[in-house]
Amino acid sequence: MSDVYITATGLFTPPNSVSNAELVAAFNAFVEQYNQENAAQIAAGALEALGPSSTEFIEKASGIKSRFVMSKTGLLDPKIMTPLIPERPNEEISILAEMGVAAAKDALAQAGRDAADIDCIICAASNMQRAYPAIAIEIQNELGCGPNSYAFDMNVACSSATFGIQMAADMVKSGSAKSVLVINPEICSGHLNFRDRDSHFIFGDVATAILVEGESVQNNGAKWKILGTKLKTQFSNNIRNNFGFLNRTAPTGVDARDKLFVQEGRKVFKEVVPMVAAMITEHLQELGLEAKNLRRLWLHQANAGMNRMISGKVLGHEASDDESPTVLDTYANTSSAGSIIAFNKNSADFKIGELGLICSFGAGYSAGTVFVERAA
Ligand code: CO8
Repeated sequence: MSDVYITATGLFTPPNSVSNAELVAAFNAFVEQYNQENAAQIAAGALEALGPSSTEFIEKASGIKSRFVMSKTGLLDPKIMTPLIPERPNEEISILAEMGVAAAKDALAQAGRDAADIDCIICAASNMQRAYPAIAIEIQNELGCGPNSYAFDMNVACSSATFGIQMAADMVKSGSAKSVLVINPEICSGHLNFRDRDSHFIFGDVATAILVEGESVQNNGAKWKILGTKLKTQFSNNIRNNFGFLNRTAPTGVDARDKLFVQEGRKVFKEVVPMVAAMITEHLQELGLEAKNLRRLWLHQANAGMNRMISGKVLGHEASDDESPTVLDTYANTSSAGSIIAFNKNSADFKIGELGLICSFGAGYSAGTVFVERAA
């Protein structure tokens, strides 16, 4: 079987950064207003007063200090508390495709490749902006891929990128494609409830792209051989979003809490850490590799404590920042893109022959592991 490589990654970072302090100020202004407006009911015991958020809690519980968003003003207005992203006419590129194109162009430039060389585009992300036509097909059109290329969307929530890498690697191995771009545009702020104290700080927006190619494709830059990919899913309601096309058929539930992201964070933490650590160790064994030979883990970026525990279980010691880099402090949780941002920003120093792991986990539950070796 021929070898498959990651030959480049690309990154698009939105223009607006939002600090914990800005987010907490907006949240607490909303809480004050809510408690004032409902003072009588709260005093009568019919409603519970809302509690304030705190920057100290957010940073300690998650490692997040700020996040990037596509639109900042609405979500910081206590009367709005949602990003404001106007609809565009059909003749204009949609915002999700626009972010994906920017990340794709960055990856193509890194590899010195032209869009005409790409056989397949996979848009792998947590949320698609519309039902159809596929965002991937819009990206394919906008990039100017060749007439024989094809494109499709797929969604495995936070694990979309690693699942996309396995799809791409399998296509290349089977010979149905030579060059596949996996693109992860994530507007997580669009499905985050900024009025929910438990989760208002968790997510940020970004787009990443991964170029997966066969050994026959000439490449002058760095490349990482994919040593193996492994995927796992196990059903759980602990991370859920019931938004969907049938909502309008049950009108009473349209704006209900569960039509945005909801989670049982503690349960997710407790259940996913052992699941992912065991999966990584199992996959290492299957590939005949040893944890001590891993130079770096580019883990899913959901929570700094989770990553400390997973890397500790796998490596047998607390991972240094060099062994398990974080981007949570600046990007927050960007769903499928998190491990790819970590890889994009922390892989240039790898020497030929050094080994690393790209790993994602999240809603589903779902998890994916991709072991790579710097090959050029
Ligand atoms: N400010 C101050 N206090 C707070 C706040 C706040 N903002 N929020 C909660 N508290 C309080 C609670 O009320 C609680 O108080 P008490 O002890 O008095 O009851 C106390 O702080 C502790 O609360 P928690 O137990 O909830 O706090 P944790 O330490 O568990 O931290 C986290 C909460 C950060 C959510 C943590 O549990 C976590 O990160 N868990 C892992 C979650 C995770 O990985 N989820 C997967 C991410 S989603 C995903 O993978 C993709 C989904 C699809 C994409 C969706 C994109 C939108």
